[in-house]
Amino acid sequence: MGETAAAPREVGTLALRGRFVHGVGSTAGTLDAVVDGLLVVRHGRIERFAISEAEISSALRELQDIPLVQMGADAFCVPGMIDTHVHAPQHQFCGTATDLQLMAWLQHYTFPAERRLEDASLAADVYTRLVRRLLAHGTTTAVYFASLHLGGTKALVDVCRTLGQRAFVGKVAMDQHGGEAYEETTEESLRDTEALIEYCHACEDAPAEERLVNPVVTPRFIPTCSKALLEGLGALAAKYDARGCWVQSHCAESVDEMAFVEQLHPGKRDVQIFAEAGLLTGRCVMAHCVHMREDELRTFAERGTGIACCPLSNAFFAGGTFQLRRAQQAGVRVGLGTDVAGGYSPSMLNSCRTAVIASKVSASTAGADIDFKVAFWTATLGSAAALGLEQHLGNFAVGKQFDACVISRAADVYDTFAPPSADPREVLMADFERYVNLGDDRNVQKVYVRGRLVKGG
Ligand code: XAN
Repeated sequence: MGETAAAPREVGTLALRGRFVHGVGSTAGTLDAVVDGLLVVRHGRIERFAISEAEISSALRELQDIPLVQMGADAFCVPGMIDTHVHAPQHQFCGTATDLQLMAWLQHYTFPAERRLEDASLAADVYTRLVRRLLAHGTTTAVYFASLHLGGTKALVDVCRTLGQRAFVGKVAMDQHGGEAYEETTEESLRDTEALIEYCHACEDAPAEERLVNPVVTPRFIPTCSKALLEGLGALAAKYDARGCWVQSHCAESVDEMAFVEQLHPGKRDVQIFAEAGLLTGRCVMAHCVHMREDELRTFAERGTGIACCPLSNAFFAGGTFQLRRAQQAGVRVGLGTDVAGGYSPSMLNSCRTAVIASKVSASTAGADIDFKVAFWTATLGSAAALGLEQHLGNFAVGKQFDACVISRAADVYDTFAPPSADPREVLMADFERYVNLGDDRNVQKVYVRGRLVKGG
């Protein structure tokens, strides 16, 4: 840990043959199912995707130098999940602490747990367990909040690089309302945020789109940040934008949070305050955004700012449901997130399922609800777009990074019956739907990031 020299990039070269399902196009829910395909990956990037018999035969003739991985007849390959919102320190209490509203939950459970990660070796241990678990579930990219501490946050960068997960990592910035023991000064916050940005850039000298771990400017949320801190962070985001620097925070997330913002900034709301500080960029992803007005959604759409929709956490904290279709129809780029540990599950499949259930329960108009296809599309291509990386991640388009999972039918997870027609495409879509609705990490046989195998043999 702690190495800053740029290390060689670990990327993979392979050809993968079998069945594939991935999101395509810009309409949420559009999926392509390929019953026999050959996907060629060179140096981590998709070079070719042959889907007809003739193309596959000619590709196979030309590819003598590349190892061929043949998927099993029951298996299929999907793009890796992109979790747009995870609090890495909160893995310590993931699955518990489900009894309080947001502002009380932060003081009672969250800040004390995050404060413990001042100990960088404890942080490295917690983060190693979390990153392993997310990879096991097929999350190939995660957008992380770490804690206030620079040492622990660097440890998270190191863990992601060692275990091979694509990541966006932020040192949490907060100079007020954290309680005495969990606050920093404005100057410390800006200094350490800049140090983290420099650290990520020094670890890998690559274009931002290809870098395994990128830095994220991370004001926790409006209540914990002074105006000077927000403006300083906005200036850092602008300074480092060209070299690769993202922004994340929480926005319009719950009734108690919004009431606190009104008390601190009478007449102003989160979106306006973030915009005035220069934080709503095309490389910004804001978590939750449940209570957004139409004009605020328009601001996001115009600036290319993304939303990390975290339906499980919303069920506990938001006091409302995120209207996924409304935001997507307003032209906002929306991805999915787990929000570990406000969301009690690290699995993006659970985020997909909760998004579907939340929309079914709350849809006021027939057809305004979403299904498993929309949820999966949003968790992959949608999340890539929320990060401004839809040209590089999220599906199997030629030229993109190969971040993917091979899914198998693990017999002990669910039973399978072929649909009556036995049409190969229908069989594949039934296998896919079962996986999204019933699957878990036992079904995730192999995981690739930049073509490098990071789970499975
Ligand atoms: N707002 C938050 N919301 C959440 O779900 N988790 C957090 O840690 C947090 N901090 C501010």
